[in-house]
Amino acid sequence: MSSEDMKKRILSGIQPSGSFTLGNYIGAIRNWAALQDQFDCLYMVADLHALTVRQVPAQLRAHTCEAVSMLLAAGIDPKQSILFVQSHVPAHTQLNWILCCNCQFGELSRMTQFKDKSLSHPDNVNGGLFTYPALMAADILVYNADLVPVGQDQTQHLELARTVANRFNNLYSPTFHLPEGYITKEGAKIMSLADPSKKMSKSDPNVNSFVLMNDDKDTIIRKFKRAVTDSEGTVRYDVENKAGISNLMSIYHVFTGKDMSEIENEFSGRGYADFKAAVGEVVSDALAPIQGEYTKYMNDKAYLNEVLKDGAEKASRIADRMVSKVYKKVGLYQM
Ligand code: ATP
Ligand code: LTN
Repeated sequence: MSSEDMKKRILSGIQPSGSFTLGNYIGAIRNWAALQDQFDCLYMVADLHALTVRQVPAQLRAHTCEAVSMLLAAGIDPKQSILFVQSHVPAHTQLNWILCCNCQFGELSRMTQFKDKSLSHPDNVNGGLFTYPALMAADILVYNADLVPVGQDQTQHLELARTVANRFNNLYSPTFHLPEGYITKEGAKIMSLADPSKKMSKSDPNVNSFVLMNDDKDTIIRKFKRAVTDSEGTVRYDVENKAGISNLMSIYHVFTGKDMSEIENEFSGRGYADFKAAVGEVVSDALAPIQGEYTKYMNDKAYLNEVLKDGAEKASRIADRMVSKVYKKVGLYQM
């Protein structure tokens, strides 16, 4: 067997529920690009998952193109990895149904994302929001992915995917690999700039709570300047008592490689204003080249469509086989 055949498989996804934030970049996308050499990767824009909250159709379409462009700009290479849109591969929804029938009401009710989103969208607590983790499990299991690089907020969903896979394997016969999370320690959870007790989220109504991948330099500097911190005035890493400053330190660490004590020394005796300005500088410098690439892809729809068509075909080839296998195992009549 060649080393190509032995590569572990990776699958991950991101919802086109808005423009990507710095949290999405640090917690997820940045790592996706870095994993391409070592693994056999599939990356997907989870447009079906985005429908679990109300979307404006034209905006969802636009956000999907933006998402694909941003993934390419952040270094996902469609020659190396399979890049596709979830709704272009029907096998995900086919397996979703089978997994829904193997997920318990109690299990789905315990998902914190479901509880949080039910509270933030009380007028639309729909069936899709409830069964969201079954579709996510289908996304992963339909490719028999070994590893799933995500931010910390997705660990509960991953655990459910493992539970369902295991249940199916025991009920029928060994079918699915049990997927493992791939969660980097650094930046697994970037917090909101407006409320450091909450994660930075692209669907937060407060635009000052997040930095967008597309924000220009002035906006980035301004958002960091306004970031909520504390009144102590010392740059010190202490997540419990200084969540805001610690969050900014994590961001600074990601882009400079400096560890927490180096950062503390660098800013000792200096005020928060200096530190916040420095964070704004390193972030805008790091995002500038990605933004340039992004604009290039956004202006080339023909190329985007070509990438997506190829991605959907390659993904379907793998996923369709799994669906046939599963349909047979559960007793659906085949002609
Ligand atoms: P939404 O606000 O619509 O729920 P989101 O910003 O939370 O979206 P998702 O599409 O749910 O983003 O997540 C995409 C990826 O980004 C996931 O792997 C998730 O774990 C990661 N991620 C999201 N927010 C953060 C964050 N603040 N810090 C680190 N990783 C994050
Ligand atoms: N729910 C994920 C997005 C997502 C995903 C996936 C991530 C949908 N399907 C499969 C990993 C694997 C989120 O990040 N909110």
